[in-house]
Amino acid sequence: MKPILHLHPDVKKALDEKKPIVALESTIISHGMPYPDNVKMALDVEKIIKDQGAVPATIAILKGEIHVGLSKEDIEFLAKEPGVYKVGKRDFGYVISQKKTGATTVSGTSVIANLAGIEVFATGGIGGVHRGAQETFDISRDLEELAALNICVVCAGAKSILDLGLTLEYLETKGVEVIGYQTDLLPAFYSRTSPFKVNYRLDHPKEIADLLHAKWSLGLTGGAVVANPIPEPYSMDHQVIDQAIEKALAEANLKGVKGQHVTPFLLSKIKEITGGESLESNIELVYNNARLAAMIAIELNQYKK
Ligand code: PSU
Ligand code: MN
Repeated sequence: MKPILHLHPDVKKALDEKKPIVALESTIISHGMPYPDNVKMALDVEKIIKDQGAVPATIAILKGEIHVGLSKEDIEFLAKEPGVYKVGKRDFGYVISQKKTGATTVSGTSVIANLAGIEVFATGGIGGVHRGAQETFDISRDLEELAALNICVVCAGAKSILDLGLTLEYLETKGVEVIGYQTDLLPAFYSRTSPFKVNYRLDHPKEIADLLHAKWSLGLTGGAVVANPIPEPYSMDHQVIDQAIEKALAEANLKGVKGQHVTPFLLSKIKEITGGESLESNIELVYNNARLAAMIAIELNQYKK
């Protein structure tokens, strides 16, 4: 049985005409940023991708139906509505069969992008191995889907709510390369660097497309992470952000926050503690990633011709 995907007319046209497409997630809209900044972010990101010459495809489940490419009204709804589910692989069956509305995470978005035949995906940060995972077993489903599916995720590294070292080890085990775009060091979301090295540094979008083509044309399945440092003017002071993260983690522990609620809880706490600053940085790094993802999608598309 083939799954029913509701393709936005622009996405359908792009697929038919073999144009470059960039997938976008919706958890970042519903659970990652406050209203109305999230609406502006989601619409601006789509515009940035179009301006580069690619087609954006924001992915979500609306009343039990999988949508690839959303209207303005859909985005507004996902941004405002309080009861939107956070959807990874574990949640599809329930949300679809019960006709609920769900925002897809990096893992959920990757699953749908893969079904639609989209290979490049832009977001802010990926999920990973949480600090203290030795005790909690909290390892994001994002890493499993990256391991399984042919998807290139462009992100600004990962927030240090995660254990970056363990996340890199886990990705290595799963055969997922972490590519630094114009950097040797793994960016840590709000800051351009971390103490960790990326696996490979590539300085041009075409080189990244070449790598993906080389990997996938071998028949190797699995994704790649492209880590794109936040633009300098928006990068945040290490100390400020580290302290905010420590405080947020302590509060999550105290309150016994668990499972899929951990990441949204930490994100909103950090936002609260740092005031507006972290939100502006967060939005700017998503724009930066969208731009790079579009360039990679365009280069990768050359191989289809
Ligand atoms: N990290 C961020 N912002 C986000 C997320 C992660 O800096 O919005 C979201 C993404 O949708 C990611 C998800 O896929 O959180 C991971 O959630 P979890 O840790 O529960 O797997
Ligand atoms: Mn988790």
